[in-house]
Amino acid sequence: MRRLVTRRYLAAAVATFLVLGVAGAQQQGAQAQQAAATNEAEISIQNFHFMPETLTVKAGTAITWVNRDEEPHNVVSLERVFRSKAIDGGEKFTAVIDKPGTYNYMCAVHPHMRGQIVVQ
Ligand SMILES: [Cu+2]
Repeated sequence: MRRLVTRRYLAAAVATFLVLGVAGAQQQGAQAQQAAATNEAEISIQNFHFMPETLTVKAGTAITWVNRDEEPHNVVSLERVFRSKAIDGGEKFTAVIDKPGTYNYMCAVHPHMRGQIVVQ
């Protein structure tokens, strides 16, 4: 009996936390939208790393990878959602993902280079 009450209390606390957390995230999203009329995000390819390694965006955001290395890289979605040709140093590649989810990608030239995009 005592255990049940504790669990219920915990469930209520977690629910409250989740509701507050979601409301906070929505508010942040609204502010971000005011700052930039169009949804664009950039991933830098630098020193054989994707930066940021994990990027969270809203669905429909134009995501642009900019290669700041001298060497060519590419970006290949492991879920086969996008695939660039070789991106030379100073060049860019843009992809738009409309469906929410978590997308992993890599540089096929340097398979240790990994990145992740979370589309909300
Ligand atoms: Cu590479």
